[in-house]
Amino acid sequence: MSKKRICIIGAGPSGLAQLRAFQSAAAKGAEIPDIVCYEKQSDWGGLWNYTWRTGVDEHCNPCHGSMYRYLWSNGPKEGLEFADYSFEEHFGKPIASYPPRAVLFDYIKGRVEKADVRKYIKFNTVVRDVRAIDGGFEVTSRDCEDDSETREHFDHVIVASGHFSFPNVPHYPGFETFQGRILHAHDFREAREFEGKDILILGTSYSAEDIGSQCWKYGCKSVTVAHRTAPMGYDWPENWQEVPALDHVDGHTAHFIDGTSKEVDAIILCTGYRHHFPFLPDDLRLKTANRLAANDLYKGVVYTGNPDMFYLGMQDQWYTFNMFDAQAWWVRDAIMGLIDIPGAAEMEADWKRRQAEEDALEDDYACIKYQGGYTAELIEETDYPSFDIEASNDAFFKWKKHKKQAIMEFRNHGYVSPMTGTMAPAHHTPWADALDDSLESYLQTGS
Ligand code: FAD
Ligand code: NA7
Repeated sequence: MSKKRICIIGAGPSGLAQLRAFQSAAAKGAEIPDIVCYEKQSDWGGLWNYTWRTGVDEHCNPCHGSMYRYLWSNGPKEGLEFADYSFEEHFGKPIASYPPRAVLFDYIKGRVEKADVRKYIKFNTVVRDVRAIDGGFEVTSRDCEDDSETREHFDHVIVASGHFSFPNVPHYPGFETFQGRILHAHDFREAREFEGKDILILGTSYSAEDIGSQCWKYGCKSVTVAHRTAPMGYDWPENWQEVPALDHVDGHTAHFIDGTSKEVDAIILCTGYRHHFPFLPDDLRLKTANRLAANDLYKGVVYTGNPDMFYLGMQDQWYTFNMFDAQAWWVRDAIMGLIDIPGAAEMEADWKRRQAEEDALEDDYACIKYQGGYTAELIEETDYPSFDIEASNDAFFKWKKHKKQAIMEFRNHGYVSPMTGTMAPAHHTPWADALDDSLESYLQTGS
């Protein structure tokens, strides 16, 4: 029998987890399928591969990057650590708990460089179309460097293209004639652009909190955050206010639904992202909200509309890298016939049950436990190294409490690694004073 052929779409943390999962089986002597991973960017790491570009990339594809300069991990690294490659192994020493982007990018790369999986990736190659055909899939990709299209047949497709790249952009009356800049978080890059400016932020989730904090740290004049549902409710600095929803804009003035108003220079839409897969037809395309239990995914990964197709990392995320690993190891074993995939009715019952359980969760703490439990469930069914999920949950719980205590200081805390048991050292400089976010600066010891 000829070897199976596997297509992975995307070489971000999820796609790389899939490559590492297959490589680890090969290293134990298993015969693994032929693998091709298509990556539209010129390097790996997904969102962690920073780009200054916005709009379209150098090949005229929609720009994938949503990360900005000065981004530090928004959750503790103890919640995302790889079980097969600890921070200590990578950096040769324990490091502090909220690494900047460049440090996490380095960590992600370290594991896959060690595993030698770069050879499977076709860079600068965008997947344009996938069709279910002849008991498998026909995948059309474009090599953006020589501008040529190729069609190849695969037995399985694994979509790891991320879901924080296509912005959700609402319209409010008056936007057309607003006399400042309106941008979505996806296009935010450099907080210093807003130095001395009054900014209005719409949204109350991670992007709103973090982009507002960046702008505050790098010297904006004021931050006003308008909420559609509820304010974030932290103890904000004095030039930061939370106001009710935006009603309309007139010239430079933002009017809110309680009748108050504020003169602003820029409006930053931190209004989330869409699950958008322009390369997939109706019968293969995942349609879901950003939630912990996505629609139509058995075990959170098997597409119920065609169980030869898998999706990684499509959930809203507390857990990230090690959850993607748990998914990737599970998908590997399903493809290699070590795990059985049930019939349609059982698969549908599975994701509906998960959603009902999610809907019953009372607060963020319960959500963290729920996603930790999901990660543990998948790990138990594979040979991914099991780890102390309770310690990860605990780091998340402490993180939430530290945010509540002092929102501009939570990144000064450290937590215990669930992989090595080591307590993270304090960073040499408080986050609010650390303007240099380079890897070299972060890894320095002493003040
Ligand atoms: P991505 O990282 O988005 O990677 C997807 C890859 O697929 C990309 O390389 C892309 O180029 C490629 N691709 C897409 N379409 C195609 C195509 N058609 N053909 C070929 N290739 C394609 N998580 C944390 O744990 N901690 C944080 O601090 C954190 N901060 C974040 C900050 C921001 C602003 C955002 C947006 C997200 C953040 N995240 C954070 C969450 C983030 O989603 C994950 O860390 C992680 O990057 C998800 O990995 P992924 O591989 O699923 O997706
Ligand atoms: P999220 O977490 O999906 O949050 C989106 C926010 O946008 C949320 O507060 C929504 O308010 C708000 N929203 C959505 N539509 C609107 C409109 N029309 N008007 C006002 N407010 C709106 O996205 P984030 O970008 O913060 O985070 C995504 C990832 O990026 C995350 O994993 C981080 O790690 C970084 P609601 O609460 O629904 O009223």
